[in-house]
Amino acid sequence: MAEYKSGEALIEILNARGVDKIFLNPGFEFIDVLSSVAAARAGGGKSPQLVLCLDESAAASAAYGNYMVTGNPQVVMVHSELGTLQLGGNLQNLQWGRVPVVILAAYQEADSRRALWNGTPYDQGAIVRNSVKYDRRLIGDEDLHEVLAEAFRVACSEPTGPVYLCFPMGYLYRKIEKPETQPVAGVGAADPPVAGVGAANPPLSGSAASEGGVSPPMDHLMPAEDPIPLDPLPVPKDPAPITDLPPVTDGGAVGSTDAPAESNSRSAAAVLPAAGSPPPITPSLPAVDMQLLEIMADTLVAAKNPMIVSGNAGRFPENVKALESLAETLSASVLTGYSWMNFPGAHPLCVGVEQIGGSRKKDAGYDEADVILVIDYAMPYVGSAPPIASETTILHIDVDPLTQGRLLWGRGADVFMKAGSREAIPALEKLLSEKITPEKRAELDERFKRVAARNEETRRGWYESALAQSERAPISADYLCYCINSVVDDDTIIVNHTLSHCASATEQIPRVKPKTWFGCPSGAIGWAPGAALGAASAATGGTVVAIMTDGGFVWGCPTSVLWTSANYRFPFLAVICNNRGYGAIRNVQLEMLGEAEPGDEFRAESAVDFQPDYAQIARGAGAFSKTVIDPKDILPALKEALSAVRNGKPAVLDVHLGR
Ligand SMILES: Cc1ncc(C[n+]2csc(CCOP(=O)(O)OP(=O)(O)O)c2C)c(N)n1
Repeated sequence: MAEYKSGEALIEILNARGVDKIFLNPGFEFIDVLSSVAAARAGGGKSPQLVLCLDESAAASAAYGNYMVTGNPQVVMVHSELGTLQLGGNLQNLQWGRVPVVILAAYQEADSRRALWNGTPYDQGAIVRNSVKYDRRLIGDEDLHEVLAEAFRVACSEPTGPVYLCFPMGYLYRKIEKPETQPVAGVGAADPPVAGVGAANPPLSGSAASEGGVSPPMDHLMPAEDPIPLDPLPVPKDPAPITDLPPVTDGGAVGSTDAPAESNSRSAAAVLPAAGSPPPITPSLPAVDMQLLEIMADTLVAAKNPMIVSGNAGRFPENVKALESLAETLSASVLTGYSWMNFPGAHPLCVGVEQIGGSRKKDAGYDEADVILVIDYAMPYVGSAPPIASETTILHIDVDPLTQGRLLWGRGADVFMKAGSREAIPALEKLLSEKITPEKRAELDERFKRVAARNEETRRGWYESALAQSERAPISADYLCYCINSVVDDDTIIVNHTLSHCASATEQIPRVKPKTWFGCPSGAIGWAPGAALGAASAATGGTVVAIMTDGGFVWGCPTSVLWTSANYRFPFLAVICNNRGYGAIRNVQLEMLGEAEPGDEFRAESAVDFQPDYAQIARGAGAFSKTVIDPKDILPALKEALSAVRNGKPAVLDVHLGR
């Protein structure tokens, strides 16, 4: 049986899964993988690119950002328990963003030479268990192909999400069996004899170090091997459109090429997608329940003021057009979620973007909606919706059965249908079209005109108000965002994580194209810098502009993110909405105290007033940067910063706003 290095196997598997970046912060467990990747790339073979992130939290949000743009599954590598702990709140963002990511880390073993008893975690998976779809501790002799096939299958099955694998320190140093049916002719075929590690390693069981099979990591700093040219697997860029998949049954794994092997013998067909087939992004989807859909359609046709709310349907670009058709057929208002571009902001039926806690305004549309159609939606970590009337009907479509019965605006949905939105939206639209009589059409056309006129007037008000503040000092967030909108084009990718200034960003920067607006789906605020880095690494050609809070800039590990951005030339512009502190906290605190200004006794302790020199920090990490205080300087600074970004350099504008 032919063997090859685990690192080579890993490359082969990730190539087949469409993974083209590995966001990592290394430990000894990955050094052999690093050399395999280096060898593959030096030899002109296809291999994911390793992207070094100086903080694991940045690696997690960068993986998020890359997924937002590419839709591809992600891989994050972190060092054992310590690196896992350092993923921090960005792990929760991955969870609520439903990001299919495989996180790999070793664990220290009590009997290894390196680990002291107190360096051995009781249960390493417990660190992440609250935020992943599953975690597994490998014992050491498990087949890498099978383990990863399962991990990707779980991560990529709807509802998609993060998974975590931890393994013995020497696990990725082994030589392992090459799958029998070789889908990648030539991979490792001409393996030169490898001096040193792995050449004659028996498969591990239990601790690598204790059994002497593989040199433990410390001993593994060895001479470089000859590069092994890899034959790239032909991986189509885009996953298969859902319509190309065979019909699905609830819970079945149809559409996946990961069907269980017929016998115990492992074959490549069982663990790798066949060459030329797309990576199985969504192995199974529940079918649309036509009976439930009928009920929904009847309720919507009878509604006086239906409103569609979607949180993340836009992660599938085709859903944006489908939602437009649905809204137009129904003349329904649409409130689009904060974290994905689900519906064009300038569409006559768009009432706006959902707000996050801390925003100066409440979500629009709920006051008059009598039926709310909720598609792919979870309530925000802290939202800004007003209470809805008890007689309002809620219809909920989501692929995640666990959202059934969950509270939406304080109560459960009246009708819940588990379905993939890519199938449900067109099916609902078709049904509605069949049910709408000519008389009803005339009524709906009237509604369209009324809703469109009101939305247009509201939007005009937003822009006029921003312009009226163009000379205001300190700088107004409305005017800042108005200026940002004037320098970006339709392909620019906006990464937004504003809190106090959420209304300014969402009102002033309407997006028209799918996947050109991303926001943080959960509450961990240090998301935006890394997410922007990851989006920039996806290299679509669209400029990436991130708008963030000053708190978010600091939590986002700017030194780490900007260093990676500068060194890998994954440039983006970060605009800091700097209100000198934690505005959301400050405002609540003042409200509770009934004060206009915080007193000295809690100004510092509550972090309501801080102001490091962000421009200097950014410069130190390799970015172009500027502090902007005068409103007249906003546009020139934006243009200069964007020109730096287009020349491959990250840029940071620290814009001082009022508090
Ligand atoms: C990682 C993390 N730590 C703490 C919090 C709690 N928290 C919510 S809002 C907030 C203040 C945010 O300040 P900033 O990010 O500067 O935004 P602003 O409110 O000023 O717009 C804090 C500390 C959080 N959500 N995430």
